[in-house]
Amino acid sequence: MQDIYISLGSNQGVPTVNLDRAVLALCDKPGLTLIRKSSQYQTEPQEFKNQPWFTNQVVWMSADKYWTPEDLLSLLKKIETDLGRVPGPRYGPRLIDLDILLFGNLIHREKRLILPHPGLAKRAFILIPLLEISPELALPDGSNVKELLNNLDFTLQEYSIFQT
Ligand code: PH2
Ligand code: MG
Ligand code: MG
Repeated sequence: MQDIYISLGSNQGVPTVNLDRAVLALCDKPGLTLIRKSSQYQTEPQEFKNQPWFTNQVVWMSADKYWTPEDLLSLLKKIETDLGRVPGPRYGPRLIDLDILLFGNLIHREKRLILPHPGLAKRAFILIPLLEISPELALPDGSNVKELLNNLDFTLQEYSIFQT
């Protein structure tokens, strides 16, 4: 068994419904078990500012031994397509975005997939939901979520995350 963390994001269509559908599709897969899912947060767009706010969420799942990061990545791409995602600009609006944040303690540097997710340490929309579901989580380099959040400038108001 390996602990995996997946980030979900959407700012097109009905984002809350898109995230719920993606979680259901993940739970439906043999060898993947949901451990916890975070609340859904309304989050200020990062990188490309001029687009609607996102709804973001993080799920913690347990994957049976036979799951590899590449299998999981292919599954996420398939769920994105099944839910209706069409290609668009990098950092631009999307119906659903599913990213692997962590795959056990694996450090992985390939063109198609980098683990831990390169945005993890700088994005409050990832770290806040992660802290909600897994406050004791240590990253492969030994850092922890609270420590990373302390280095960021953001505001949390109920379930809205402001980060410029
Ligand atoms: N995803 C992006 C770019 N910017 N901003 C927020 N708030 N949430 C996202 O999920 C997001 C983003 C590209 O993956
Ligand atoms: Mg992304
Ligand atoms: Mg993605």
